[in-house]
Amino acid sequence: MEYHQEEMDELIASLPKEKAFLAPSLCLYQNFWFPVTPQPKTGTTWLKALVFSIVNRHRFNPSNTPLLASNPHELVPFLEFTLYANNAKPNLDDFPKPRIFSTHLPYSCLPESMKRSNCQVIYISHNPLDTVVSSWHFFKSLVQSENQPERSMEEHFETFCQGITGFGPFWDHTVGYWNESLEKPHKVLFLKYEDLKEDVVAQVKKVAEFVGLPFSLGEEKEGVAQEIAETCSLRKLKDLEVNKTGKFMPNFENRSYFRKGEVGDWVNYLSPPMVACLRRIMEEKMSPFGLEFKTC
Ligand code: PAP
Repeated sequence: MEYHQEEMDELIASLPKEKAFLAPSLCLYQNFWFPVTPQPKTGTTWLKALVFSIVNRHRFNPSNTPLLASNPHELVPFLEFTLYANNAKPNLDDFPKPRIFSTHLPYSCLPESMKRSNCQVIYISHNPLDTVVSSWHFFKSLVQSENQPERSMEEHFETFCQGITGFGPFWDHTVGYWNESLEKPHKVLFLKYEDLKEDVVAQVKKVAEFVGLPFSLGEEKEGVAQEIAETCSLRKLKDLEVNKTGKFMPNFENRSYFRKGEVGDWVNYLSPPMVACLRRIMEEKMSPFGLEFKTC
């Protein structure tokens, strides 16, 4: 389909808007709030590092992996923030096969071609209590680097609970992919950050199976999955020069993508009424679909 900039501008101008943490604003489109920054904070950076390493394990090993010199977001580019942001027709042939791209778009907003093609989707979810804390820290580091006023956790929490957050409502986004993964398990693999924290090697093997590249007996013996898990660990990635000082997009310090990485960190930031409020939302919006999260 051909898009004309004027029509796009008109469409965007007509959409309902809410002031976002970082200007200019969020736009409501097809019932989701679209932001200007990558934001779900569910473990995308980790997933990118793992999938890149799994798929390219015959080309790279821990001593020559491009992860040593590039942030995972550079190796697995975002469709909306990088690839198509300034180019309506990027040349996908520039990317070696198998091609790995990422998106924060809700499932319902993915192009039909993606849904109908053989392209596979790996989704990572995260319990909302830790997600709201993680996104608050992320924005704090962004506003600090832009010299903008900070927003309190209370303010951030309130808009999160209203569903007004990048690609939110958070629960609709998550349930959208969850339902697809149940209906089409060969198309959509649904992962939970908490499960990766519990046993990352098991999840690495699951991803390899899903993409049709299971670990061979030889690889099992050599501990390749363990090696990948170690290369992509928070400790390792956080310590690399590129992730301490680099920027993957203007104003996006790579280091803001690597913080604590702990399940249950919310106990240090959310008051009991906040926790009760978010648990109520989880029960109303996620539990009816069989979607539950470990929160500690
Ligand atoms: P994004 O949606 O903006 O891309 P995303 O990578 O999804 O961010 O989330 C960042 C979270 O993943 C951070 O969690 P925290 O704020 O609770 O600490 C970050 O620390 C964590 N993270 C990043 N890399 C890793 C990793 N290799 N292992 C475990 N957690 C990680």
